[in-house]
Amino acid sequence: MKRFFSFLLAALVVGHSYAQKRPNIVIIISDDHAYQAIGAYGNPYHATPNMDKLAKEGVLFQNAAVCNSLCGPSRAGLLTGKYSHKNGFKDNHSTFDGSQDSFIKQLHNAGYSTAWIGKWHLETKPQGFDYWKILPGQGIYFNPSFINMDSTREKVKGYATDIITDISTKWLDQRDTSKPFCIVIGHKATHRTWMPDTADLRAYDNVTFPLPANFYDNYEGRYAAAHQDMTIEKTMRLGYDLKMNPDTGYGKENFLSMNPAQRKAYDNYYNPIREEFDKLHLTGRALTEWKYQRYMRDYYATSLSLDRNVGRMMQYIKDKGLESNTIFIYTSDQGFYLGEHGWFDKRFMYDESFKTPLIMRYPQQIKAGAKESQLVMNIDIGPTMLQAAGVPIPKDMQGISLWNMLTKKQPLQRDAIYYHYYEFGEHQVRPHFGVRTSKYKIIRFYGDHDAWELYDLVKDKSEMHNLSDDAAYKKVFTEMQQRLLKAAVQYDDSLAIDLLKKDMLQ
Ligand code: SGN
Ligand code: CA
Repeated sequence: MKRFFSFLLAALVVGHSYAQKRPNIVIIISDDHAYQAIGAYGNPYHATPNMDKLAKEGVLFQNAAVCNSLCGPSRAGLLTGKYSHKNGFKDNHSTFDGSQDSFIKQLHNAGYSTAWIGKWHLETKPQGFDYWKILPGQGIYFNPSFINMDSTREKVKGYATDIITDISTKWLDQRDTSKPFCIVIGHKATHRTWMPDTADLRAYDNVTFPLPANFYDNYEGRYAAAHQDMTIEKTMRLGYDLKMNPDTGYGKENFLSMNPAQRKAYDNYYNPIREEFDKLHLTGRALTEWKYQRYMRDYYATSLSLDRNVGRMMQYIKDKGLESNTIFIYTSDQGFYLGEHGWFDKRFMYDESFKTPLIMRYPQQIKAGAKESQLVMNIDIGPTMLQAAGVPIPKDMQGISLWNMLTKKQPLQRDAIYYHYYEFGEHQVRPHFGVRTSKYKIIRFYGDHDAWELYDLVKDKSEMHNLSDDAAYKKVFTEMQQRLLKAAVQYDDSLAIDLLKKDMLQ
């Protein structure tokens, strides 16, 4: 009897501490931060010491991809655990139906305190959050406005990346500590037009960045790649993007919102560069390469504050004694081109923009320093967090939980990643869908031009050789077409299914 009671007592204590011990969740989602810009992924420029530390203390996903490589669609995918055709947010002109289910709502219903701070970009008001404070649209870097929960707008002095962290820690300080929390911190950095904090402007002046091997890609055999509008050579603007002419109106609100001190710091930095540039009278490749160096300097300098602020959040969690029971995630809304194929921007299913950085730390259950090469997705984050929190995963979520893979080394039930991109507008990337396995990628472009692409990722990591018409790959092509159809059916993507069925009848 005595034994039974002590057992019961122990069970109650365990049960109680379990209830208390549901993990807290911090998700930092940056904007357009390329995985190849991060030290832990092999980048040599020391731009991300805090992200690298996070990777050392947690798991680095080497093959994490997004369902649709664009800000709004990616965030909608993260929230709902579903592809764009299911959550309704297909391109940046969509409006998010906030009444639908999300992993945040599930956590909230299960007793979590929830918040979203910073870039949101889903147009409608966030739902399922105890607190939110978001940038309108893209937001701006200097002295940005925020939308409050009562719909008022508030201009906050300072640099966006710092401010977003300040608001986040302030909410965490005031939260209901009897509950576990889930906070999503959405940064503006490193989105176009890559405006560094004033302290970081000179950070990369002494670095000359080598051109990616395919910088001068001729896009042979790849119609959509040849017909985009996102090259450093033609699309990137000297004034607007590279700050060579802010007074002509090119800088728009990003410059107009600066206070005199910020403006002075920018002028002091860019004026001499502008003067030198004017004297050089560059043309042709020399001009394109000069633009590339400026792009890289601005991009990496902008990422420094992002990394510092990831470090600030890590320190905050540590200082509050929350480190061991907090799942800490760093990711971006998609990858980005840093000159590969001659490009900036994203959207294409090629790896640089299809993949995204993903680092997850949970000292209690995830082995420090782990590297995970499994194919995982942004839409898996919600289901994974739900399982971690002991909340049932809604059946209609299409992402899958990574939790057993991470904590019990169980194999993940996925051999391919399905992708579907829709927006045919700015940057002129044709709509396409496809599937990627660890070895191959097949892509079906549609819209104003139908085309197939097939890549052998083992032999051609940079995806330069479209093998869809190569006789030696006929069998692979047919198998990958079938694999694609299977994925489209699995995810119930009727637009893709219809196109594929027509293709296969031909
Ligand atoms: C803006 C940018 C584009 C970028 C989209 C989408 N132009 O429109 O270069 O592709 O955002 O980015 S800008 O002149 O406004 O900078 S996303 O990350 O929000 O999807
Ligand atoms: Ca983005």
